[in-house]
Amino acid sequence: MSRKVADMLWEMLANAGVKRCYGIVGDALNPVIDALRRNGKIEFIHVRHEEYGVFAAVAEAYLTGNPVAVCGTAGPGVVHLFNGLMDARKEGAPVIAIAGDVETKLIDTGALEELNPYKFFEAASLYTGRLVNPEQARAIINTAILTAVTEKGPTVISIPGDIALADAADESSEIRVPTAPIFRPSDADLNQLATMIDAAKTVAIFGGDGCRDARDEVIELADRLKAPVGYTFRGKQWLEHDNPNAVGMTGLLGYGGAYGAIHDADLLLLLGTDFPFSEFLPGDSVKKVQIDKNPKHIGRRTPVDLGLVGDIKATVTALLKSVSDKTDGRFLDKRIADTKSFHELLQHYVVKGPGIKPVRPEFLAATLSELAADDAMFFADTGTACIWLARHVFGGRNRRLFGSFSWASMANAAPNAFGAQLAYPGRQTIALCGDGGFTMLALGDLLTQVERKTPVIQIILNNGSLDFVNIEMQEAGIIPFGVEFKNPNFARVAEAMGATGIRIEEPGDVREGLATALAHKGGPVVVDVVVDPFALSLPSHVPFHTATGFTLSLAKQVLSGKMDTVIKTIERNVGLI
Ligand SMILES: Cc1ncc(C[n+]2csc(CCOP(=O)(O)OP(=O)(O)O)c2C)c(N)n1
Repeated sequence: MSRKVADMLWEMLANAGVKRCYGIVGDALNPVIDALRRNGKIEFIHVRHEEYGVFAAVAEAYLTGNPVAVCGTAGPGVVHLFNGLMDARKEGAPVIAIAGDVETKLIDTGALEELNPYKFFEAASLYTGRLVNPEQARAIINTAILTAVTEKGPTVISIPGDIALADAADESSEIRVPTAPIFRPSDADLNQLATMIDAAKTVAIFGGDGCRDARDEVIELADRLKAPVGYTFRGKQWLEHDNPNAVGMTGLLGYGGAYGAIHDADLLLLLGTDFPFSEFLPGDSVKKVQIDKNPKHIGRRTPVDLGLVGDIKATVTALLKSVSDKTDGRFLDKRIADTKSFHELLQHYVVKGPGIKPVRPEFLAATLSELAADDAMFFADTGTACIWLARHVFGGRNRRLFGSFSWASMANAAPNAFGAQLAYPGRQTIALCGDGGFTMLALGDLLTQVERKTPVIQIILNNGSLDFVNIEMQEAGIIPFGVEFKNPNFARVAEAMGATGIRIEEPGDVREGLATALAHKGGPVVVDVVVDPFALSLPSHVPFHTATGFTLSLAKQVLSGKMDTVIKTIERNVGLI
């Protein structure tokens, strides 16, 4: 049989380092999948929902840095890819979507399952190529792969079934994926930065995911400048552990002395971060310098006094040669002391946890952090899981913390953990799931994990509500509405589906239940933990409008006959227990 376009597609993807393709077959995709089977180098991961497959691919691509493929068939299958591809775009994951397309003779005729890929993928995809002629194949596939890898985001190859089946041109399937260049600002710009640093009495650092490969350099800079180091959620895993200058996070999930550090410093260095919550960043009273690989990030969240474009590792390495050391450590000491006292405050429900029912999520997360392996990978659903992950799960040199931190979609954690487990078999992969998130997307594909015997540990925060939204509504001063629901016993559901189920209702069972789940091998575990839906989390810095919002919401709830809820909220969060 002659080589088809679909054969060339998989050959090129395999040559570019793609190891897996997640998705669902059918219709227009059938000849494409037939070629994948023939190729044999890329594993097909049949999922029950295309979106689940994309979230799995996002985690695999982000963690390994390698491109990962996903697929969905024409129309509805393709539509199911979309939310995950938006996540790939925001989280910076090289995911290549193979989108089935109607036969070329049907394009623009309003045919069944027809969808215009250019229009549809516009918001998510960095590059969309529609293969309507075999002669385009090499160029389109090459562009989709290189764009995904070098620009770190999703691309789409839309492929009609008839083109997949057409003979490929007699061309090579070789592809060269260049490694990222090292680049940094000019010496003149670095000198200006060094002058600003030398002129500042106090300096604070706020780092993001751009510090991924620059941890040691940033910590050395902080040490020499006596600078406290705050970080974003994405920066936490790189900058928190074994860092004597670490002062926690700011923003809604914030804790520690980060807010004070970045607001009270003379000079703030924003390193590799596009932190979106501008209201938690200081105004003009603090001089700000931003360094980022992506020039479009400079100054978009807050005005800066100097913006430099460069890789954080290369830039900080060069900067270290020209800055003078600072000797006065009082500013740093104060922020470290603030962080310590906030940490002690956070321990309240951890220490008292064994005696409080329903289980406090703080106690659950802290116990999980303590028991998990040094190289465990943690994934949090968007929802309160993020709060507990940020505040009570500690990173380590080999631990990883990931979630839909920039796109903030629900239901990401279980598929993220599934993709991570396939990429790093045997390493503990732990998904901290919301009950809303778990029932939204994870439940159906628990069957995929069961079938593949994938040892993913899913821990469900069973609070019978969309609790994060409940908190949001209270912060905004409105009565929580549309946030409650009834859950089954998830442990029993999991058992019925062939997974291992563990139900925890008693605080005294938390440690043993988690230890059993973490030690489990040979398949997925679902730990259903009935947690306190009234556990509130306030940021280390509560903006005035939030404080007034809460008061207003509580007052409105009293007036609408929800006095019991108000009492429980207050009782369970002001240390009365
Ligand atoms: C797909 C999607 N739908 C809705 C939202 C808005 N949202 C953010 S968090 C959240 C609640 C999550 O509830 P759950 O998964 O039960 O977790 P909890 O906050 O209760 O721990 C909602 C509805 C979202 N971010 N993504």
